[in-house]
Amino acid sequence: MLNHIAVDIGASSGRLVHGALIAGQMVIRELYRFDNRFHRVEGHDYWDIDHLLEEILAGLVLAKRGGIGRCTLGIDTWAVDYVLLDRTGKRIHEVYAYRDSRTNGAPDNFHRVIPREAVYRKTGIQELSFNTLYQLFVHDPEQLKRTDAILLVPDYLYFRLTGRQINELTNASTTQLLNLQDGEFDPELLGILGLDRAQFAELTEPGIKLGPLLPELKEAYDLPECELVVVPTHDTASAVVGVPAAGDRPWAYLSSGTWSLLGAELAEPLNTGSAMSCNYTNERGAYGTFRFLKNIMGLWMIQETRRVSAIDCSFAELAQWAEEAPPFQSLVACNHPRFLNPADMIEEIRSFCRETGQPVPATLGEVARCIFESLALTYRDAMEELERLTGRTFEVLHIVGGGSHNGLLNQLTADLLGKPVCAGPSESTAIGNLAVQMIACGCLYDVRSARETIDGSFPITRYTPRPVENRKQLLERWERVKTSPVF
Ligand code: LFR
Repeated sequence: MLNHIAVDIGASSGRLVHGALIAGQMVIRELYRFDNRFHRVEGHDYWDIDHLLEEILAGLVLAKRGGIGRCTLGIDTWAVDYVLLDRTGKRIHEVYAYRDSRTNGAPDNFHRVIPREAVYRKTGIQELSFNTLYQLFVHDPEQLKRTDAILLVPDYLYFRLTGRQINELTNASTTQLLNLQDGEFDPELLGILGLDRAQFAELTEPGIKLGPLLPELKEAYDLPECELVVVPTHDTASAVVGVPAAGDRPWAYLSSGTWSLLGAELAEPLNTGSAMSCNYTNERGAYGTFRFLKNIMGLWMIQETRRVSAIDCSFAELAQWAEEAPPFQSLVACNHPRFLNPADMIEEIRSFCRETGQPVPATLGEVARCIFESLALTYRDAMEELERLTGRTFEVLHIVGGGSHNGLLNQLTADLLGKPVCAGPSESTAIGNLAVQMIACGCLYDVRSARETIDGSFPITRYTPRPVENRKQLLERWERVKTSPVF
């Protein structure tokens, strides 16, 4: 039996997950979990990247103590954030967190130089103020000049572990700097940023073996013999590999975590004007695919509600209180930029409701219910756009990721979409990461057989759509909420 370890780091926590194939089934076990969050220093939000590296090493030490002497290892994290390195491989700056407000208004300024349509035609990437393109646009130009290598966060972690510099493709596509024609960094966009192709590393497709851990790390820590495999280092790309889609039924996915990413896997990009106006993106997926999807604010709204709440509670309690709250009292336009990083999410939701003339949610249960219902309505809109833009009908929505545990949200989604929902696995990101390692080692044949194996290995809950009371009036109200003038 071969051992594989997925390092999967999200915005609020990281974990090391062991995976193996046993009698044709994928079996996973969490080895180690640690916290992650960004920190505010002098008005800016930063990740503590050295802490992440230390936690990976701590997890590997535990793995060895637990009897894993030899393994492959793959790393995924969130996207877009980057590290600038000098010629000696040292960091030139602390790593900005993408929610930092320095990119507010940056897209408008950037598109005075080159129109948004031109950039979308080139890259097919949705406009999010925090895309690497806009972050680099507002980055200190002096530092950019001194930069020898620009790596995204997981690329940097691979570099610290192996000494090798790559720009992994699925994550590199989220920079909004790759041209869809040739898959390379676009010279015109680089030129506007004052950057040169040589400042990036080699674009590398997931699925290859990168090499062993650096000998000095092995000496300093008691680590297993590790071979690093390049997995889809963008967590969402790994999550899509981990979708348990078996058979030929057309399926869409919703990767539900800090963000909700709803979309479909396509063989070709779709960078039309209508895809742009719906803000759909064409991120690269594993094995030559495109992730045609849309970012929806996601469970970040619940995470922040819990963080700022005066009442100490678990996510399960929040979900339970939401179940008990009366349905469809107030709705919020989740994708409004005001919800990206407010100081107090609960207050922001209440102000939105007040400004739009809706009942103001009082209890935590009411706030949580408002979030879940608004998310489900946003999923409905996104699915409608997805079917219109692709000209396809999707027979099922797979909800994967931590959010797939949320029964209320799953059922609301099935009801509002009028489609069956298959929920699980919740660890799809680590599972997808592991599946690519298993394919690279020849233990699984390809992504199709990986998905069949995943389908046969993890419990999946099916939700059948139920009729929504006063559906028409609800959708009219929703339309009014989304189009009301708020700031
Ligand atoms: C999800 C995710 C999204 C990306 C956002 C920011 O964790 O990776 O796909 O748009 O975080 O990086």
